[in-house]
Amino acid sequence: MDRTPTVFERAIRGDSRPHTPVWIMRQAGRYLPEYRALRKKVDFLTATKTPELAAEITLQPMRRFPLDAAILFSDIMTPLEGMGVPVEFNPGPVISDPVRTPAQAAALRPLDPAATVPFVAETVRIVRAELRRDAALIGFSGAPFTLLCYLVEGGGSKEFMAPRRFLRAEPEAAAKLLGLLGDSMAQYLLSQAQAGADALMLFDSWVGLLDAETYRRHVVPVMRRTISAVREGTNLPLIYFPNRGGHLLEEVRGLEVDVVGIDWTVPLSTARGVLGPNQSLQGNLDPAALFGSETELSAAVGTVLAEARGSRGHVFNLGHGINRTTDPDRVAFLVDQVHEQSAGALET
Ligand code: 1CP
Repeated sequence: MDRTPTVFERAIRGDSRPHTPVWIMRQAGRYLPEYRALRKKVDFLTATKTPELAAEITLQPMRRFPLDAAILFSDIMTPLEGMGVPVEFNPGPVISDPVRTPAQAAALRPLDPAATVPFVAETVRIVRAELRRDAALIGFSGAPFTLLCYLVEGGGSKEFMAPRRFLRAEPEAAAKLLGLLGDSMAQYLLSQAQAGADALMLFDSWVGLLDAETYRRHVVPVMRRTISAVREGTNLPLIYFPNRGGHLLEEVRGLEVDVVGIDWTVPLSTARGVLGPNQSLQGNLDPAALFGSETELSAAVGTVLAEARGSRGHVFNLGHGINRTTDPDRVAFLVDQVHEQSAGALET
């Protein structure tokens, strides 16, 4: 579709833009009273599987704040059901029958998004029709390693020892499972692109648990394969977020993504030092900064914007998901600060 590129898209390409675009990881969620009110009436799974509800939740933060992008309300675990793995939420994901053997891994089927998770594309269509034209809609999936973490562990964990063990004890089964997840997520992302998403994001929330050599050996090949499968089907911008992966950035440099998301533990200038000035970055305010005074928050925004200078493009975000006890008024202040402080600085 022919249309004017959004500020978000211009920032990613490094084109002239009126301000730095901003969105917030987990912007649709529990810190918003309107989300909590809706969730009193309907459980999380039903909300993700009912397009009208998922679209409404996606749009909630967009009505409150002048954010530059919306992110589809769903979960990285949502498509796994379509691969033969039932997932419950309490409130994090729970898989009652985790994958612990090569036979269990081999029993999973490739995802056919249209047949098994049609509600996701339908949500994208509804949101895109209702969202402001000058805001981008981000579709997303989990990255293969992070999904393997939940599949093998059976739920959340601090250390994810079971998947890290699986990678070493059953390397062939692990490689096959990662490949299946990568191919499936590429199809899943493409189905969101086809439905009208403006950008696609891969969340690698737990990849920081791996050392660089293990990442290079077990994860880089499947990331390359996943990224090229997405690239074959679309030229939408692709964002990769290797959470807590500061020590992995040399490996990440070789991945052909448009934007690398950086968590708050790595200064953007340090990330640029490894990834180079041509790599657009996303991030990376500490979510806890929203609990400081307005003066401190404003200064922290200034620091992130200054750190980003020198990179081709920058999308302002937190360095990880917003905490559920955050005051929404602080989010309003943050978004205004990003827009005000960056106004005019990136026009050519
Ligand atoms: O209402 C509730 O009680 C459910 C809480 C909740 C929400 C609001 C979960 C369960 N997921 C979500 C939405 C969600 N999850 C989005 C929506 C869009 C937005 O960002 O606004 C997105 C993008 C996700 C992605 C997601 N889910 C990630 C990747 C990002 C990250 O935080 O690293 C991960 C790791 C998950 C798993 C998950 N789902 C839910 C929870 C509580 C968790 C974390 C579990 C854990 O601690 O391991």
